[in-house]
Amino acid sequence: MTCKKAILKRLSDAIVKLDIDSIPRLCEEAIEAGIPAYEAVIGGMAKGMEIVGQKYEDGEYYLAELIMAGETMKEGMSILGPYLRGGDVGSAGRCVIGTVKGDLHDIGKNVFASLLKAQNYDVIDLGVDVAPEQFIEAVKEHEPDIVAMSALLTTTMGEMENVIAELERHGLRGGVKVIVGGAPMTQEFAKKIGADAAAIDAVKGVRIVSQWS
Ligand code: B1M
Repeated sequence: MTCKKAILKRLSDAIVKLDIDSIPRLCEEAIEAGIPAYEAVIGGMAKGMEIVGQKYEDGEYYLAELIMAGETMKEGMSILGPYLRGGDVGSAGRCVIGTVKGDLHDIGKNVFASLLKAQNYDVIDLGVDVAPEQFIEAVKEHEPDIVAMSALLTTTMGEMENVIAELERHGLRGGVKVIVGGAPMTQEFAKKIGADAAAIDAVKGVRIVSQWS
């Protein structure tokens, strides 16, 4: 196994083992080995999260392990996050982002937001469990180019449609591009609810948004 593959595997394993003590050192090792931060996040820690999700589905892990896995990944993000940032060369555009109402998953949303910041976007992060009216208020206040919504639960995806309907009702839809993201997203779903794009992967999402500028 190459050094890079081995480090990514160790990052993934640390997430699966919920090893919050080792993750900062492993993240630093990845940076020192010249692995781009986004690869350490997506090809390393996020792979571990997929395994954690599978173990949860199989009844091997419970909610406590999901929570601990989330905390472990956040610990890793605190090391890798600064390496995802870009230089100060002016804003490529403004984006209002949030995880939709009823949904508390924010790790993927934070990865997407960090990658956007790395592309010099001005990002206004509304956090998790964001109601349609909060999106509307933020769009009125910050006049973004992009509204980005994240959902990890099939039961909360429908909230995205509510946000788009509210943007239309307030006459704001024409002024923004809308991207929806998260593991359960599909292009068909995006089309059906009137979004401009869907992304199941943060890197692809940022690529789509960059083409809009
Ligand atoms: Co939850 N959870 N969870 N969970 N959780 C999932 C999503 C699940 C798939 C696990 C499983 O059963 N296999 C399942 C959803 C099933 C479904 O709806 N089909 C699930 C469930 C059921 C639940 C609860 C209902 C459990 C319960 O209470 N019984 C509960 C719901 C709480 C709520 O939201 N109301 C719950 C709670 C939690 C925790 C709070 C404990 C914790 C979240 C901690 C946190 O986010 N701060 C948690 C975790 C950690 C997970 C898993 C294990 C990992 C998610 C994660 O952070 N992955 C997850 C299993 C899995 O994903 N396989 C699971 C790493 C992250 C980098 O990936 O978030 O997918 P992800 O983001 C990706 C892409 O999706 C994309 O880019 C990222 C990187 O490429 N992306 C975007 C995300 N947002 C984007 C936005 C974009 C573009 C791309 O543009 C706007």
